[in-house]
Parts: sequence; structure tokens; C-alpha cells
Amino acid sequence: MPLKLYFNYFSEPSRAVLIFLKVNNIEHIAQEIKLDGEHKKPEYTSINPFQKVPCLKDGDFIVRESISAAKYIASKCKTADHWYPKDLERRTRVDEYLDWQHMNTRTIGNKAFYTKVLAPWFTSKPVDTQQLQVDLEAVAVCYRQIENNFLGDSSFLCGEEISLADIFAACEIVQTTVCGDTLGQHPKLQSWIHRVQQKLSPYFDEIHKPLLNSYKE
Ligand SMILES: N[C@@H](CCC(=O)N[C@@H](CS)C(=O)NCC(=O)O)C(=O)O
Repeated sequence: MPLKLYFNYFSEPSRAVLIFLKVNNIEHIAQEIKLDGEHKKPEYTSINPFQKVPCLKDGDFIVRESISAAKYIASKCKTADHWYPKDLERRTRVDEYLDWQHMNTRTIGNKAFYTKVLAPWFTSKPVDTQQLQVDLEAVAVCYRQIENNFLGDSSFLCGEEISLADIFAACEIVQTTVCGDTLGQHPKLQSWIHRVQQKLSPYFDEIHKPLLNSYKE
């Protein structure tokens, strides 16, 4: 039975897991769950009581966290070693980014996306430009930390080969580009994202199309 991924195109971790499945040519069924309420209906809640996407189902086994799901896929489907290396130190570097990003790339980027896109949509009020500026400054600090503490002089976040860390990071970072020119002051990140995009071609662009077509100004 193929793996089943419940996902949404506007969800960064959903896109990361979907891209990982596709770039590894893993047989799967991808079912889009609308975030306008479908994720809270009993049918989906019985699969993921946290009412979030993504969620991975492998037969009766359900994984409700994106990073756990990606690691599960890497082990179960024996993907190429560079995605999630067996070598302890290399693997720990990948884990380190994946642990760090929850309260950094993800939380900080989400805040800017909320201010720019979601708050005006929920409240029908114009964008709070002062708040957005504060949020974008926090994004810039976070991106400098990624450049200095993860990317350094390497081609990818955890060394010379692409890993799960790059997929998750790139999906978060692309989402902030709809909030402003978040990459303008970060040429190193721009070049890195270009490399990631090429490695994940054509899936990276394909899976980001709904987001970028909806919000890019
Ligand atoms: N820690 C979870 C976070 C998942 C998450 O926050 N998903 C968001 C979309 S990106 C969601 O489903 N939001 C719906 C809601 O909160 O109502 C993971 O990485 O899988």
C-alpha cells in the first residue's frame, strides 16, 4: 500500500514532505486538505487529532509531525544517504537545524506571513505596516544566523550535499518572500536557494506555484 500524505500547498512543512517524496520518486498518494475547515472536520480529526497538516499514513501507522514524517520516509524508503546521513556527526548536523528551525525560521517567518497575509484576511483590516517592519527585521536576523551558523562557506546547510534541512528551510524561506524582499539583503541565501531549487527540480517550483501565484505582488 503506498504512503499517503495529507497536505496543503500553503503549508511549508507539507510542501517539504511532498517535495521529499517526489524527488525520491516514492510511490504515494497526496490528498489535499483545505485549511478553511476541512482539517477540523471529524474525518480528518480521526486521522490527525492535532488538526494540522501534513500528516503521513503508512497503512495503519500515522505520523502527525512533518519532520518525524520526513525521517520516517528516509528510513523506511532507504533514500540516498545525503538526505539524512547515517554518520552520527553528519546526521546530528541535520537534526540540529531541524530542531533549531521550529522556534526560528518557522516561527519568525510565520509571524511575518501572519501580519502580511493572514491578519488582513481574517480581520478585513489593512496590513499593519509597523508590525510588518518589526517582523521583517526579525526575519533578517534569523536569515543572518542561518548564513553565519549553518550555511557558512558550504553549498548546503549541513555541508556539500543537500539534506532534509535544506528542503525544510527553503520551503519556509520562500513563504516569507510574499511578505517583502526578504532575500534582497542575503545574497548568500539567494544563491543557496537557487542551488536547492535546481536539486529539487522540477518539484520545488511546481509545488510552490499555488503559493507564489496567489500572493506574489
Ligand atoms: N509541528 C507541525 C506543524 C504543522 C502546522 O503548523 N501546520 C499548519 C499549516 S503550516 C496547520 O495545519 N494549520 C492549521 C491550523 O492551525 O488550524 C509539523 O511540522 O507538522
